[in-house]
Amino acid sequence: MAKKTVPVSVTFDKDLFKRSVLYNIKTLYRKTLEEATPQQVFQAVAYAIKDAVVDNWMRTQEEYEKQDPKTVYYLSMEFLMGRALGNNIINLQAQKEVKEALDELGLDLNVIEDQEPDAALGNGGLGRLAACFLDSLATLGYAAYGCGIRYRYGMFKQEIRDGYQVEVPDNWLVDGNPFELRRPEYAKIVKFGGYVNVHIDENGRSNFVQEGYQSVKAIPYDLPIVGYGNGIVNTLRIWDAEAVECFQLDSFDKGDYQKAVEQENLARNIVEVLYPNDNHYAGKELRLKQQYFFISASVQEAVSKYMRKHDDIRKFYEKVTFQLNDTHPTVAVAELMRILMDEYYLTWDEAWEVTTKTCAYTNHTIMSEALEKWPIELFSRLLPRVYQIIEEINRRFILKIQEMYPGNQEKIRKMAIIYDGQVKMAHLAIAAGYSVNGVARLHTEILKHQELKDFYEMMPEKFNNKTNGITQRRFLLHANPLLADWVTAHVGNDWITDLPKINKLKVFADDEKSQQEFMNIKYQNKVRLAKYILEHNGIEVDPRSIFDVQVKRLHEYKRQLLNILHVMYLYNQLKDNPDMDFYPRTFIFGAKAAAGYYNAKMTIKLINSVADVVNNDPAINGKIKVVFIENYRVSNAEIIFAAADVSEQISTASKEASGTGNMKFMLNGALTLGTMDGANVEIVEEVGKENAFIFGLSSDEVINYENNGGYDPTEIFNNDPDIRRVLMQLINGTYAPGDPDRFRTLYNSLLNTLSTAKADTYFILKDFRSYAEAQKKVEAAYRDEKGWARSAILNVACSGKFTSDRTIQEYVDDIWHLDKVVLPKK
Ligand code: CR6
Repeated sequence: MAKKTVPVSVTFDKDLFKRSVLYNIKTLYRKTLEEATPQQVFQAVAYAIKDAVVDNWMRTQEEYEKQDPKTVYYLSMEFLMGRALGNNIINLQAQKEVKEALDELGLDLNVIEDQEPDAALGNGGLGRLAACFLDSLATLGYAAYGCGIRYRYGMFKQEIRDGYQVEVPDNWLVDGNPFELRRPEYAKIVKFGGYVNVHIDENGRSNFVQEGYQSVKAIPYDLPIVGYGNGIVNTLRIWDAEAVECFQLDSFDKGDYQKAVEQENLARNIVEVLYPNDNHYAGKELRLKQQYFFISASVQEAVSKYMRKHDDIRKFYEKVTFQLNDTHPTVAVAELMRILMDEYYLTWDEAWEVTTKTCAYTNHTIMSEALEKWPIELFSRLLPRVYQIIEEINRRFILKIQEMYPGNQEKIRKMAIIYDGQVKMAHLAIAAGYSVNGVARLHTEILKHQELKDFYEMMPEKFNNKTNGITQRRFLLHANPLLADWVTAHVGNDWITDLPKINKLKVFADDEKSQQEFMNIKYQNKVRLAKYILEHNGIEVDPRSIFDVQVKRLHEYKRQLLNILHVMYLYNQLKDNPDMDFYPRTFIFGAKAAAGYYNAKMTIKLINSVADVVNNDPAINGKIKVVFIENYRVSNAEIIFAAADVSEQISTASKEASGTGNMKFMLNGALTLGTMDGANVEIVEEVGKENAFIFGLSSDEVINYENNGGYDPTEIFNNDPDIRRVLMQLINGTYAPGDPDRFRTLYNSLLNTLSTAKADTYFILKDFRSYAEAQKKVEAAYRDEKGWARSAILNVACSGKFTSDRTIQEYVDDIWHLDKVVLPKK
């Protein structure tokens, strides 16, 4: 039974905390508790928690100074942190004390937590993965920095108006961020533009100097990353931009004046907003500026921090490693080369050795539209010195290719870093990185044998897999307190820091009492979600119905369209056959679409239009409900995962590199309905095929079709009347009264009869029947309540592999080789 772990360093002083809250309200707002607004109460509580955190933060950093462990810099354009308060309280192991203290003050922790805006500095899985990794690094006791950008506006807020997505700016810093610390003493200067001049110094050495540039000051803001119950607090360092010098209004030099204005504007624009594209490269100049801005600042800081303690920059890699989260931070390679050569006077070979022993690259997608390829003109104009260095890296890399494959032009065409007027960031990352990893086994295999085949053949030793993971602290302990307590009551609380221990639950899968308890908890979580849906959407849903959930970014390859077409198909069946035996189902969607992604936005409109018709048709007696949850984000995701019965993971096989939502559902006892794609493959391997619903083409089949020019969906259209009917309803006004052409582009994407355009590139019609069959099996399975409970419990029990603690430990063992830090007892 429940075993208690002893908090290592945290003794949480309840009375001090209470006094601190009241004091904060007084000094921050000149108010009493009774007079304070909910937001002010949140701020006061957050500052009180920060107080407790800061002590550990200082102690950790002191210890790092003493022990000098090797440090990973996780370089990422995105950190999708969500809310900090609840998570910090949990990781301080102070939940009980904080709740009691607040209770005594007449305050409700849940209400207070709801006041905090999400730190939405990311788009989707890639950004959230970075956040989970930071949690695991601190919890496992590894020295780490997250390095990113302090966007003034994070991911936009989504409003649904008349069924359409409307993007509203997310002014997440309006009330201030209580957890952040501004560190102007670590500011760095970042230079853009100008030209490179060569100066010969007195020793006859050529020095490359950038001249005529504009510069920006990068100011770091530090956020604490609290490890669970170990007293460790790491740092997420996000950079803000400021103009270098204040405006010289008295400047007589027109050129100076002009430059001052430009620098001011550059600084203002650079960190203004997160690009809302997931898995898509837009090629915007400002985006490259953002990339170089935070990378230059982070690399400069890493080097100067190292040099404060060491004297030989040639051994930099012994103490520092850079992990590139996708290709977005790849300029780090050239920036490090620049600093080593231009500022520390290393030779090319010395600098190259350090760089290639420091940088490692993670690939997160095979989608070709996501590959970053910058036009040479833009790149060299913005980053002249960095571009020179990349040219030289490219020249030498091509020599290596020629050495291995003499006379093979084809190899050079396919592998060069600079080719066809473009700088290819993935090629640079692979050539300069000491490790290249994919994010799930299947994805890594596809990289090795398809997408990056040539690179794998040339440098097989660099390639490795690191299947993604998620933190159980946020996605079970915080998100689902009922289930968390239940798990702990059954198998103890080791799972909090050692998730594989959760497999002791297996023996309860067949226990009827446990099954009932489990289903009861799921029911209560469904009630909680139903309440949220009623409050936020005005739609009433029945918590006894099957909650069938697809929440993730809206993308054609993720096939929300397949899901909603299937709902249309079911609705047709029910209309034809009102008495048919049908288990009530609530289809829940949540998804943001990139602002310029037309088909994605129209899919949102379609989902809402189907919802309007279906939810309001008395003829089907409420058997189907469709809900589109507005503004899907980390904070409401926590409520959604806890309440799900069915986890929709229905991407076209081969397209979803890993997925991480799939793991969060599993941990919360939802059954996967999915394709053999990404990490679904490994999920099914852990829990068994019989406890999931697998359908559709395999990745090999998909790739095979693709290599042979696709497939012909018209055949399916012609031969399957049910599918044809659903498709016709896209263009006959069934869901767009008065505007039958509204969904024409969606229809065309599935069935373009023009022979020139490819149709159904995501195999929706091809997989439709198999999906519908799987959905039937879901219904049958759900009717067997005990059987369902058994499978659901087994999903929880078998989720151990998918903790980000495991993923991080693998990165440490195979790539980073960090030293574990233990804080001495206080
Ligand atoms: N969009 C993948 O598509 C993966 C995450 C994290 C993604 C997704 O399958 O789980 O990364 N890729 O590895 C990119 O963002 C490029 C994602 O979140």
